[in-house]
Amino acid sequence: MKIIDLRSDTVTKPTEEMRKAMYLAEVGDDGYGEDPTINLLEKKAAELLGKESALFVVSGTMGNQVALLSWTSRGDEVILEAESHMYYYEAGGMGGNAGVQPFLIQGEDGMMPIEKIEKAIRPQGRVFPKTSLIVLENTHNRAGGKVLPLDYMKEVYELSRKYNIPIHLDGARIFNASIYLKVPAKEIAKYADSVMFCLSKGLSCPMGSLLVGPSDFIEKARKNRQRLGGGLRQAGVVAACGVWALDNMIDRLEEDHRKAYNLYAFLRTIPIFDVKKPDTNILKVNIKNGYKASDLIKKFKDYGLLATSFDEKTLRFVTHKDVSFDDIEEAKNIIERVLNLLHF
Ligand code: TLP
Repeated sequence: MKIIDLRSDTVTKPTEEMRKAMYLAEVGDDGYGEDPTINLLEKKAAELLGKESALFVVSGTMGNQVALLSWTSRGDEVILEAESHMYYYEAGGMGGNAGVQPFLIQGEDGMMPIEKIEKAIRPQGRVFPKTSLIVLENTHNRAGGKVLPLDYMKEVYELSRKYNIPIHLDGARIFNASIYLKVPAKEIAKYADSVMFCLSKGLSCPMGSLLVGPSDFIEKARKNRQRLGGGLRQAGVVAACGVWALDNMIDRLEEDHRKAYNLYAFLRTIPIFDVKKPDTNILKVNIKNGYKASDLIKKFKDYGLLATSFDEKTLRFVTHKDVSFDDIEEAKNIIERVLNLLHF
């Protein structure tokens, strides 16, 4: 049975050309700064995002955690959106690794209200934690791949300058945001002090993320990566895939957005679903009747369609390179078949 995998863009596999680039990669020991391909990838990443320096890390989670460790001290407080990846899906790393506490603000489409951010910033004084970081996420995963608009990012940035607090951007899918906004990624990144972006999502690399920011911050981050056991050796083998992806795989993300919109146009006609119009490649589908997401996911799987959920009332479908427009048509057929079986 053919499987249509809409669980995540993390399931994408490298193309033949990417595999060839990996095979041919020049490598060296990154512990000595001698892997030319990693050095090239870090240089390219910094340039693309308009920052001084970059650090290759094994995953998006590691990039976020290293950023946290590099901007904060134990006992500090970090302002972030209540459903942000860093809070929701990083196995408690904020407390466990950095020893910081979150100040959570519920956002709308991933955007924390500016006045609530300002109110959350702690005054100075013996009894208060220090607010040492604001975290944004663009695109915002649990908001359904929503793009934070540039004027919103600018407002948060201006507020952060007023209080002298750095901003870390979880830009796991920053290139999806840049395609949607029709601006280079550096136009988004300029409203953050550090940015993490992933090679292993829509860009289809087997692993790897980049943390970019000022040189002194990246120097600290390199040490913190070491502390987490993320020091690399001849990882130019995987960095080569990243170099290829940054040169060749960004523009094609627009196609993933069209696939998501195509599926959205179908799902919105189904009465039991309430679907958020996607900006990018993630669909957030609320189930209006009593059906549980886990039951629907099980039924879809019987017919070869894989999906995930945000919770028991909300399905998630993610489009990517390895599902074609034909696969999207087939996914629609499967959804229709399952719902007919369940008498909708
Ligand atoms: N997201 C994964 C899961 O962890 C949920 C996915 O399938 O979407 N930031 C954001 C916004 C992310 O969506 C992810 C991965 C990460 C960070 C972490 O990246 P990895 O998986 O490389 O650690």
